[in-house]
Amino acid sequence: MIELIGKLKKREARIAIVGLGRVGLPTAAVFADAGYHVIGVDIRSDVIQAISLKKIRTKEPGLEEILKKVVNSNRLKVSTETVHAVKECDVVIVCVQTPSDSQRKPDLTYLKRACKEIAQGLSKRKLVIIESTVPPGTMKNVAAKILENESMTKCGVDFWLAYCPERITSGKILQEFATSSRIIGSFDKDSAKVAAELLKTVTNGDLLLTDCGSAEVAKLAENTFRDVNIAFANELALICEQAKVDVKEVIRLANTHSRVNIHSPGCGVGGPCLTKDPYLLLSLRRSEAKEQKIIEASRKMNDFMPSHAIRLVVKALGKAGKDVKNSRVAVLGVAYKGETDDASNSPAEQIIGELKNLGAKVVVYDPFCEESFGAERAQDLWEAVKGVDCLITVTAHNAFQRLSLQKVKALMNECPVIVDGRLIFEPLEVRRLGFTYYGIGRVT
Ligand code: SAJ
Repeated sequence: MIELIGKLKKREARIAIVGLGRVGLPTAAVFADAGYHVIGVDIRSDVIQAISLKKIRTKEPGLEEILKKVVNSNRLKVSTETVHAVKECDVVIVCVQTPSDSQRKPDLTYLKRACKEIAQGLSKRKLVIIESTVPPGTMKNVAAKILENESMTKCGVDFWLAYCPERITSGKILQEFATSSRIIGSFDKDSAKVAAELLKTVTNGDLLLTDCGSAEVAKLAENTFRDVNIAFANELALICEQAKVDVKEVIRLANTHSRVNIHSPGCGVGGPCLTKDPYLLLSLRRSEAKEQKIIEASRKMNDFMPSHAIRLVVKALGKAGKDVKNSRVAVLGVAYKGETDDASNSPAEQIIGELKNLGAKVVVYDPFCEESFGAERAQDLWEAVKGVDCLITVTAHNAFQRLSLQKVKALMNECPVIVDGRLIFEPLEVRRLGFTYYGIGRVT
């Protein structure tokens, strides 16, 4: 152990990152930039080729610059050969995806495959870190088991193993990597110690040592807390619409209480994490555990919000004397959240699909994201709103928050309608300009 800690301190340890997606690529770039020699591994040759050409698939502030630097200086090399990379390295960090299947059960195919290949290259005194989000019990029953059985070595004796879930969010990955506190779950003290030595070379945040099971559940609890909180905000928004009070004002007031922190309601919850992680947390639930309902109900609440947004579009157009059928609607924002280009599980998909099913002509505009989910795609905002009857904000990009509504009105058709899916406009101001305005949780 002392030898590996010494190598980490001098940045002489070699690190393999398995899985070069949303988390793995920035992780590889950050460790290479910290001075380590890193081998990034991915089973997809197109991913490897793109990185060799210093191209990134999703835009992330600062990442392309670091990538260029570490690829040019040979600190980051890439490969499709996991076994070879593991043999060459002292540390292996696993960042493969852990999706849910069509029944919302965890699909650990990628993790199992990665562990099997790592085991083939595993030898004494290596550190393996799993960063992927996993269902409770995975470290013990899947990762440790495969690594030990396939390599005929013992965790904590021959090699070290830790669970260090990632906490980074799109758009702020590099910043959060350097500052976030990190949970380190392990089965033994030595593994925790070596993992902590590694992480403290890339983050100033606190390092929180615990057992593997607690770390697994804590990671899932973080994202589930957020999902449940947003679901509460969304339910509150529906109540406010009935009560004819503004949910934004209600939340502003309630959040002045020092122990209240209600998140923001909106037209849907997307992304790779909040839409899936609550189901990973629920994966061990006994079918007879009827009292455990909050997490699942929250997921359903958030999944319902795109339909509610459509309901507002239909109502608002009706109020303006128009039928959604044959109306032209501009969808502003396709990404799952503001200031990113990631459209995974974005509520935009359902909103666009439902509008088209109702016979609307849909045009989308997103300054970051090229996805259009089958709708016509405008090149800029003014082209998007030109000749439309209604615009709906789906993503809270900064550009939409600074929008000149006077200019928008001049380009839209007569009796223009705004449906605010992200509560970014001031209702009184928008109505004063002559729009019919509906918004999630707002007074109509
Ligand atoms: N959203 C709302 N209301 C809010 C906040 C978000 O409707 O008040 C929506 C967003 O528009 C988006 C979705 O929720 O569609 C998810 O957004 P998010 O800001 O929760 O971010 P993610 O999914 O990119 O990142 C989360 C983060 N987890 C927590 O904040 C607890 C991040 O730190 C994790 O690393 C990431 O999941 C992950 O990879 O697990």
